[in-house]
Amino acid sequence: MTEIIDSIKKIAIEISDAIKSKDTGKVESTNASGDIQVKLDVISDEIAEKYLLDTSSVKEIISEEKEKPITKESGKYFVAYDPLDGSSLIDVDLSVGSIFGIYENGYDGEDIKAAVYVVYGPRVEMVVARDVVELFRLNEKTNEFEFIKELKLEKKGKILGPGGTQKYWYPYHKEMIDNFFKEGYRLRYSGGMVPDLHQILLKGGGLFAYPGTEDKPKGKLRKLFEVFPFAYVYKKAGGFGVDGYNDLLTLKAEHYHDTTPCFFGSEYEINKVLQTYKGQK
Ligand code: P6P
Repeated sequence: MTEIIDSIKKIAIEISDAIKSKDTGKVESTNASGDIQVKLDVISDEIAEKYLLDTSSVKEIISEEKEKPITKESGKYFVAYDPLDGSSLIDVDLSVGSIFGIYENGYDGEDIKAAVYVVYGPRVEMVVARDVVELFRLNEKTNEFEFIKELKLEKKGKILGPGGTQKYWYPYHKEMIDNFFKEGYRLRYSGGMVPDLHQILLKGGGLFAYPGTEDKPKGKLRKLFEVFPFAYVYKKAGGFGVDGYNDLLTLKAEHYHDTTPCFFGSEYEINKVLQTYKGQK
């Protein structure tokens, strides 16, 4: 596992350099989920693939940018990754990230054994979730990631990231979000899952919601590459990740690019979600 995390550190440094120097223009292609790719999506995917395939303990990799996995003759872990999540935000100079789920024997929620994400912002930070959740920061002089602190979520927070197209929110979901704002929660939503969830984690709590909607009942965010890794991070940090009804890590992936409604946050907020959604199915 340490070998994979060391490879992800090298990937992060190379992707960070590419973000600063490469063209963010669009390419004439879409990824497996139908998202239009920017050149940096393709470059970041090539960087991640290079290092992960060269890692002896990696048996298989699958990228959000590709249809199917690449399988090696040897190795143990399966790595599902989103090499550059929210890449369209680079054009407006907002933070973006990379997400890695490290699985064993499959890609269901129960198969994830560790999760890592990287935030490319004013600083480059990496969060590694194994038994505990650890924050590292890139020292750009030495090109080394330095341990900063362990991350834990409080029982309740003060910030709220309400994703999904509001026009298509189910009425009970809209009422729940409105009630959080009436309680005084502050809106914190950039359109980048990685910085948005990183902020809630570092601020000690709150709620990020990307629900099912009338136009997208299964939500937008992908189980293997985005949802299961962040559900693992939040669970290990003392928080929760649910689909409105169940722990996200009890879910199975129907196919590699399967999506699910998802809510990540502290105990108080997630209990509100579960109360709201109970009986709505
Ligand atoms: P919307 C970025 O494209 C992404 O996959 C996540 O990083 C982010 O949380 C979500 O989509 C934003 O979606 O519909 O608010 O633009």
